[in-house]
Amino acid sequence: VNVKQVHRTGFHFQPKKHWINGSFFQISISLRLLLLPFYNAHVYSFYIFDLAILLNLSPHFMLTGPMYFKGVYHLFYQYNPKGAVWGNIVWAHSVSTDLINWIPLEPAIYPSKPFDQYGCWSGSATILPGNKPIILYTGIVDPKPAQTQVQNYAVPANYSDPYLREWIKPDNNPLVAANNGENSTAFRDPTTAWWVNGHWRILVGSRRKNRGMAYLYRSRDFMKWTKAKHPLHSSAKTGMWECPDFFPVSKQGATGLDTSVVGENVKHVLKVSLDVTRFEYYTLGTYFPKIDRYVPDNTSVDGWAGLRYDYGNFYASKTFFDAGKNRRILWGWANESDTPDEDVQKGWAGIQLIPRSLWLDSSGKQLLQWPIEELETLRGEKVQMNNVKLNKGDYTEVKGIPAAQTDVEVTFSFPSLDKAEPFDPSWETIDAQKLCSLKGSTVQGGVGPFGLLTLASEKLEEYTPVFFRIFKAQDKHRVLMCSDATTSSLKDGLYKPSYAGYVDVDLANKKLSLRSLIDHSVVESFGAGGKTVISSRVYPTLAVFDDAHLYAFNNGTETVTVETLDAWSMKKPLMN
Ligand code: DQQ
Repeated sequence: VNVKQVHRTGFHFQPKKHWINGSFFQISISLRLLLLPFYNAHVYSFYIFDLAILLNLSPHFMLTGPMYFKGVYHLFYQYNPKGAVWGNIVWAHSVSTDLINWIPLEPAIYPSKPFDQYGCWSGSATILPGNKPIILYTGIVDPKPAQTQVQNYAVPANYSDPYLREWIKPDNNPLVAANNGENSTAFRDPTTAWWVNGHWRILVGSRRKNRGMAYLYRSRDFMKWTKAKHPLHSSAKTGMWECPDFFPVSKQGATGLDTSVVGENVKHVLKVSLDVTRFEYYTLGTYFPKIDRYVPDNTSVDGWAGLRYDYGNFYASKTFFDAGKNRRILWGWANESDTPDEDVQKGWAGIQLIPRSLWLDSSGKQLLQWPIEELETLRGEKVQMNNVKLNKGDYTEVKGIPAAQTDVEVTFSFPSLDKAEPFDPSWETIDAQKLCSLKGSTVQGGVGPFGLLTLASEKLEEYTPVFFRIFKAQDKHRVLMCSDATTSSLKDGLYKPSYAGYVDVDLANKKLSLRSLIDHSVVESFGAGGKTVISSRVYPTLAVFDDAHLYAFNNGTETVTVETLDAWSMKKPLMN
C-alpha cells in the first residue's frame, strides 16, 4: 500500500485501505443553535481534532466549546477491516463538517452479539425528537449459506459526544425478524423512519420468489414494530430489493425536505438497488399515508427500463436530509472494475462518489442532481476556453491543469439540428448502453458525437470519452449521453462498459452542457445540468498523473462550438 498508486483517487471518499461497499448511510446532526459564521476557526478546530486523535488524546476535551460547531456529518459505511475483498462486515465511521474533508473514527458497529455475530450489514439512521439519533441495521445471525437476517437498533452511548464514537446495541434486539411469510435470507437494509399519523414507519428490502418487495413496518415507540398487511410497493421480476430509500421531494424548487414530510406539495421517490444486475432505479409517485400505499406515476416505470440516478457504476446509494443546509443529499458507492487480485495488490477496493444535491425537475418527471457546492472549495488553478469551433474530426486540448484530477464544466452549441442522424426504430428495443457500444465516439455522426476525451494519453492510445449524440426520432430529438470505457486502458481483464443514458432535454437553445469530475480512476459526468449522470471506473496505464490529458472533440458533420469551458485543478482534501 506504500507504493505510489496510480489509481487511488485524489478527492473521492476512501479509507486508507481495505474493502468498502455500498449501503452506507449518512446523518447530519445540525446543531442549529450553535451555528457558527467563523468557518475558518471551525476548520482549524477540525485539525486540532485530528491531531488529538493522532496523539490519542480526548478530542471531546478539545472541542467542548460550542464555538466550533456548525454541524457534523457522519458517514457510516460497510467495511472489511481485514482485507480488500468483501467480508467481516462492520460499520466503519468517519466524520466531517463539509462532506469533503474526512476524519476516521473507530468502527461504530461491529459483530459482537448473538443478533449480529456474522455481520453488521446496511441500515439507516433516524433522528428522534430531542435530536437523538438512532441506527437501524441488519444483523446476520448465522453463517453462510443461510445468513439469516434480522433488524437491530443501536443508540449512542453518549449523546453529548458530537462525534458519536460509541454505540450501544441493547439486549432487546432484534426489533424485527422475518415471519413465515418473509424470506429470512433476503430481508435487510431498513430505511430511515418517517413519522405520520401517530406512527413511525420503515421499509425493509426483500423478495418473494423473484418479486422485489419493500415491506412496511409501523411502530408507536420505535421498539415494537408491526408489519403492515401490504408492502409499500413491490414489482414482479426485479429480484431482491437492496437498500430501499423512500423520501419526499418538493414539487417546487430545490429545497430538500425532512423524510416525514407528506401532503399536497410533495411527490415521493422510491429507489431500490437490484441485486441481480447491480444497478438501481427509482420511481416518482404519490404516497397515500392513510392507506400507506405508494403509487408510481404513469411516466415512471418499475424495473429494468426505469429511471436511474446514474447510468454507470453507482450502487447501494442512500439519501439523507441535511437540515443544516435544507437540502437532500444523495450518496452512492462505486466498486472497482479491475480484478479482485488487483484489488488485493492495491490494498483497497471501492470508493464513494461525490455527494450530490438532489431535487425534482420542473417537468415533475425526473430528478436532477448536482455535486454539492462544498466540492468547489477544492478548486485550484483555473483554465478557460471560449468560442472554439470544432469541425468534424477536430479535437482541442485543455492545457494548463493536471488532467488526472480535475473538475471541468463545458457548454457546447450547434447552429442547427438538421444534420441529426435518424433514430432507427429498432433501437427502441435496445438500451442506451447497447446503442453507445454501437455508436462510439469514433463512429462519425451528424450532430455529435461531441464532448470530452478524459484521462487521455497524449497520442490517444487511451481515453475515456464522455459525449453526446443527437438523433432525430419521429417527432422529437433524442439525446444519447455516453461514458465509454472501451478505450480507457490498454490493460486486459478490466470491465470496460459503454455506459449510457438518454437525456430528456429541451434543445430549443441549441446547447448542451456537461460537467465531469475526473479523479485518476473515476470519471463522474453530469449532462444538461444534472438531468443524466454517468460514472465510470477506469484504469489507464499511460494516462496517469502528469501524463493524463483532457480534450474537447467533435466527430459529427455539424460544426460544434465550445462556447465556454472552465477547468480547475482539484486539491486533495483531508481524507481519512
Ligand atoms: N450489501 C450489504 C447489504 C446490502 C448489500 C452487505 C448492498 O446489506 O444489501 O454488505 O451492496
